[in-house]
Amino acid sequence: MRQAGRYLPEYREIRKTCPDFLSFCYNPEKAVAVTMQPISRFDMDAAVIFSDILVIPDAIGVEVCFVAGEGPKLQAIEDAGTLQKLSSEKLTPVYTIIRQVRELLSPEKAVIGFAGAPWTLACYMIDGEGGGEFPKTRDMAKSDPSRMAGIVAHLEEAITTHLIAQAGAGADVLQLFDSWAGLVPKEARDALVYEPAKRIIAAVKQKFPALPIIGFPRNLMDGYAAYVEKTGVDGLSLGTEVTLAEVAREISPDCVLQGNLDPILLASDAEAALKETTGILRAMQGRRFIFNLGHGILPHTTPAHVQKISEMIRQWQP
Ligand code: 1CP
Repeated sequence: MRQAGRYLPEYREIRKTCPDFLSFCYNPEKAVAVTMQPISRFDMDAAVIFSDILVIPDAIGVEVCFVAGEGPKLQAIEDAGTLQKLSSEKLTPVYTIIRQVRELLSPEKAVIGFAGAPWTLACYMIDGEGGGEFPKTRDMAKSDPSRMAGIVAHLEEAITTHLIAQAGAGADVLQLFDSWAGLVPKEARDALVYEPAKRIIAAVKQKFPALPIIGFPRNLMDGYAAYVEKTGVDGLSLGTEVTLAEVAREISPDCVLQGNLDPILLASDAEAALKETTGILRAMQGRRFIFNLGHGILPHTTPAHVQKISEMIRQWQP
């Protein structure tokens, strides 16, 4: 999830030396260092590459900047006409970072690469900022589906290229973040969520058949089962909007579930978070499962809480 490092003092130390967030993402030395921090500190099983979903807009010619305290600001686009083909040159540092992290990590640990899904990237590019409402994007989805389809198709190609390059650089697992999937009008889910994800996954698997791909269609609610069936994901990452147990009932046991401790609980109440974690582990007993937070870790989280939860999970016995 985004902003993983911000609760670690060693992350903030490096972050201070790079005022511009995107140049931080494109700096292999610094990005490799912060990618490795949670592994060194907690011995996590996987390293999520330090990057952002908004490197794709940046690499197709859309201006992106991160304003401190306000989040991302993008040059708002109106159609696919102004978009460029993905500049792999611009994203070369991302692949360098993956290569270096893969070399540093021991073989039993996984490198997780990622990209935003077309709809979620379109939200930022059409509205020009984050925040979670994305009125212009939702309006276009309803009032001008063919214009929206053009943008989504362009993004689909760029995302596919970026994911294949990450796999080529050594990523062991890929995650597709559709953080704003819940905002897609229901009748447009096939066109804007399921179909693009299906084609992206098929294209990656054509080159890397054994590479697992995790989807994160946040807030899709009654759409999780359809997402898994229609897209062919190997794993489904869930946010805090649902309980794992209820989703597990509708999803094939072949699909790995991932999630979903509430980051608010983790930051505020270590005891309650431990209890909740036990509940999650019990509910997922007998299933293939990856423990994770339901969303990005909050900057004010105490690292000791993370330590406690990690130890408890390692020692847990049904
Ligand atoms: O100030 C800082 O240090 C920048 C904070 C930050 C960080 C550390 C941003 C800005 N992005 C990231 C890194 C990031 N983003 C990772 C790498 C691992 C990690 O450090 O966590 C990942 C996987 C992401 C993914 C990401 N970025 C998503 C999808 C996951 C999710 O949270 O739903 C999204 C939606 C973004 C956009 C983004 N990047 C950053 C912010 C503040 C935002 C959200 C803005 C908004 O919508 O309001």
